[in-house]
Amino acid sequence: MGTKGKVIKCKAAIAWEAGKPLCIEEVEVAPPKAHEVRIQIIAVSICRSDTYVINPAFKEGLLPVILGHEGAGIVESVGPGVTNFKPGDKVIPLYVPRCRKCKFCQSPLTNFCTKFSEHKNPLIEQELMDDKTSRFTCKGKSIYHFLGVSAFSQYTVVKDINLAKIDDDANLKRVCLIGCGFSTGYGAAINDAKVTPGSTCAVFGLGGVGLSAIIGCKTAGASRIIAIDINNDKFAKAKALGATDCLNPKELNKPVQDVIVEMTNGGVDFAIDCAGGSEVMKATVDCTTVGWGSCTFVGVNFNDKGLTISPVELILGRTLRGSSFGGWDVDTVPKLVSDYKNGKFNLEELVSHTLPFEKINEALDLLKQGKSIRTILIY
Ligand code: PAD
Ligand code: ZN
Repeated sequence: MGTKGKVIKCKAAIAWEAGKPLCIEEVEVAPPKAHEVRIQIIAVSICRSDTYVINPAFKEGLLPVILGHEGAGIVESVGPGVTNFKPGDKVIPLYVPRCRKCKFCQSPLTNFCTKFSEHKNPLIEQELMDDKTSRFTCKGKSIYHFLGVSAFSQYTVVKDINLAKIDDDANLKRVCLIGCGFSTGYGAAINDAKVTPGSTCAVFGLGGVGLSAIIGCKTAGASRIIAIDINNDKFAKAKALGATDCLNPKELNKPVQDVIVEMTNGGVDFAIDCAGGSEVMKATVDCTTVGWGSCTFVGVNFNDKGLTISPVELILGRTLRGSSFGGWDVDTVPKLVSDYKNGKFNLEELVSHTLPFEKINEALDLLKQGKSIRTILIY
């Protein structure tokens, strides 16, 4: 009875070619092998990082691929050796693995794991399972996994070290956002920047990630949160979530960092870049105060040369750090889900649209055009 041990045929969105819409296809999803889990994805949303891989300017993309790394679902079956999960468990697949053996997993200083470091470019990590094969086939072709998650398929197979078990009563149509966007921004503020009560903050880029960083700054007790975006339509949500000031660099007659320095009597305590690109990176550094200014980089602009920095900008006491998935991992994500249920933060403001999964290309367009924050796609 049931599907255990059998190939499942289901719908998935396949990226066959860069620069082309995703194609909704019937895919075959093989049963999970050792230490793998097959999941039915119930809801998924789209993060800016999904769009990079199918951008024709991104030369390293591995195609065809099933993208999606912000999903939540239910365990359908488990492979040999899986002890922590059983069919029916609610789960969030994470692109951040936790092997528990490497020097990073054994350190409290990072959520990084050596299982996430086979390639130089994180966007092509975990493209196959450990036996170097894929569990997805479509029209006789093997399809790459994406970041070990591939949530743009109704069923997906992930390693047990990439899976967080969450509360049975979790609302999957909301907590899918904990799979990337929310956790990334919120954690960048509270885990990585370690925003302090009464501090001043600047957040660049007000997408799902940046707005979540604002939630983090607010939760940490920041007294002033300056929100920066080149799209004025993002400001209403930023204010609703706790931003005290909103700036559009395109509407200023001097660099935004100069305006922030003037507004804050010498610069903010914490700045978080959730947009990416050398210009924003530079503004992130320059808008912080000398002495103790803390700069946290989250945004990625894959086609950009990044930041050039002189020691003078650092020796007066600024610190720079990067942040990946907000410092969370499979062990800490379940607590985030409980915190959401207990009203510690609200995910509602991040959901701008809800669409059936078949409308995934519409959802991608909304994100690219800056018209959405997060679109929840329901299978
Ligand atoms: P998004 O496209 O929804 O939001 C980006 C926002 O930045 C938009 O509102 C833009 O208008 C705004 N923006 C663009 N250029 C500028 C500029 N020059 N100045 C100010 N604002 C600007 O993306 P998102 O929220 O899904 O993701 C944000 C970034 O974070 C993106 O680069 C993504 O790849 C990265 C990311 N990083 C991690 C990580 O772990 N480090 C995880 C997830 C996403
Ligand atoms: Zn993401």
